[in-house]
Amino acid sequence: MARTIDIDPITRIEGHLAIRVEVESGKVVSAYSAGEMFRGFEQILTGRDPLDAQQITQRICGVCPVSHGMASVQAQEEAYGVSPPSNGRIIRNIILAANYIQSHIIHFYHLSALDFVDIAKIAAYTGKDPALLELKDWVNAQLSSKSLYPAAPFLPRYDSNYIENTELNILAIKHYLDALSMRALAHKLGAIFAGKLPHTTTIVPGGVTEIVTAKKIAACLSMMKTLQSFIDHSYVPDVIAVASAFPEYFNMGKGYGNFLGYGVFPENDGNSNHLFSNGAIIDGQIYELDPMKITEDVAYSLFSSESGLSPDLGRTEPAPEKHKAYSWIKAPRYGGKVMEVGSLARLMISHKKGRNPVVTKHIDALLARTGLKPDALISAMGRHAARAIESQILAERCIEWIENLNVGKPVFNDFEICKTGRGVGLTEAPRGALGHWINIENYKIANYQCVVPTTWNCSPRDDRGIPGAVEFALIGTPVTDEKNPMAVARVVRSFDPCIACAVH
Ligand code: NFE
Ligand code: MG
Repeated sequence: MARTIDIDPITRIEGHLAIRVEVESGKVVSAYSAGEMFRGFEQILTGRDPLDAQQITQRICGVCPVSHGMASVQAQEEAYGVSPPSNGRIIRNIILAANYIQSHIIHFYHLSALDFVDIAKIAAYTGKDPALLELKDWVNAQLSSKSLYPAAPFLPRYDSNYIENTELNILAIKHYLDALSMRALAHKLGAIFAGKLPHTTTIVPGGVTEIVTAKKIAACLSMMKTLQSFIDHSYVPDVIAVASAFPEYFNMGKGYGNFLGYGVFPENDGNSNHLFSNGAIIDGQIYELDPMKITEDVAYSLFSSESGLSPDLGRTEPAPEKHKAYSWIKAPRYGGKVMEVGSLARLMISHKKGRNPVVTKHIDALLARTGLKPDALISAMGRHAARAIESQILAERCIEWIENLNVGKPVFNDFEICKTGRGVGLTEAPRGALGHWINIENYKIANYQCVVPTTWNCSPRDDRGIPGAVEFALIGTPVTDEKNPMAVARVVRSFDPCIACAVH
C-alpha cells in the first residue's frame, strides 16, 4: 500500500509550495503540487490606468520583477502600436540579463547548494579567510546552543548524503558567501539603467527613460566583467563539481520532456530574432510557437471561473471551498500538452533550432567536459547545468550589448494610450515562459491575465486529470528514508519554483 509524505513548505523562500508524494516500494508513484495562497494581482489591475500595470505587476515578485515589467510593457506596446528604438531594446536586455544572473546565482548557491554541500565541514577550516572564520565560529556556537533553529538557514536539514570532500565543501561555502556580494553587484549593474532594483522604474512602453552616457557604459562593462569572472571561475565549476558528486541526478526528475519558450533578449528591433529562440518541443520534435495554443484549466485549481480559456478571455474568481481542487495555481496547457519552461527549455529549444552557434558551443562544451549525452540534460541536474551555462552565455553576450549602446541616440519612442485595445506580452523570466494579456476599454484595464513560469511547472492536474510538469517529474524518484525525502526535495528544487509568482 502506498505511503503518503507531505513536504510543506518545500521552497526555501519565494512563497510556499506544498508537495505530497505517494510512495510504494521505495519510489514515488504519484505526486501533487499545491500553491497555498491567493494573491489577486489580476483582480487588483482591473479598472486601473494601463500604465500602472508594469509597476503593479512587478510587485508579483522581488526575484523576477524585471520580467513582469517587460511582459507588461510588451503587451501595452502591442495595444498602442509602438516599439522601442535600438538603445531602448538593448538597455532592456542589459537590465534583464543582470536580473537573470542574480536570479540564477541565488537559486544555485542560496536555495539549492545546501542540498548538496555539507556546512558542518566548516569545522575543519584552518585557513585565514576572515569571512570563513567568522562563519565557522557562528556555526559552531549555534550547533552547541539549544536553539530551536540551529544555524538557520543551514540547519536543520535532512539527514542525507552530502559532498564528502572537505576542501570542496569549504570552497563551496566560501562561494556561497561570495555569491551574496555577486547578487548585490548584479542588482547594482541593472540599476544603472533601471533606476533601482528590485522593481525598476525606467522600463516603459516605447523604451526606457534612462539615457546612455559613456560613464554608464564604462560602469556596466566593469561590473559585468566581474560577474563574468565569478560565473566562469566559481559558478560553472561548482555546478560541475556537484554534478560529478551526484551523477545519479542526471537520471532523476526527467518529466515529460516537452518544452515551451517564448523567445527572449531581442537581437533586432522587430522583436523577431532572440538570443534564446521561441518554440515548442513536443515528443522530441521542434515546432514554431503558436500563442493561440495557450489555455488555462482550473478543474483542480481553487477558482470558479471558466476552465480551458485562452488567457485573452481568462478570468480569475477565487473559490476557496471548491470540491476536489487542491491548489491556488492554475493549470496552463499548450495545445492540451503539459510543458516545462525555464533555462533548460530555452537551451533545448535554441539547441534544437540550431540558429545560435554560441548556445551550441556552450552545450557541446559541457557535454564534452562531463561525458554526458544530450538527453541526460533533461533531468534534475541538467536544470542546474542549464542555468549555469545560460549565465555564461548571457554575460558574454551582454558585454557586446553594452558596447553596442549609442551615446546621444534615443532610448524611447512616444505613443498614445488607446481608448480600446488588446495586447499580449510574451517574454521569458529566469524561471521560464512569461505572458501578460491586457484588454483595455475606455482607457482603463478591463481584463488582465498573467500566465507565469512556475504556474506552468508547478501546475496541478488539468481538466483531464493529467499531472503537471513537477508532479510528473517526481514519479520514480527514490525515497529510501521517509523522514528524510531528500531526492524529492532535490528534484522539485531543480525547477527553481517561485510560488509567489505562480499564484500571483
Ligand atoms: Ni517569483 Fe518568476 C521568474 C516569473 S517564476 S520568480 O523567473 O514570472 O514563476
Ligand atoms: Mg494568471
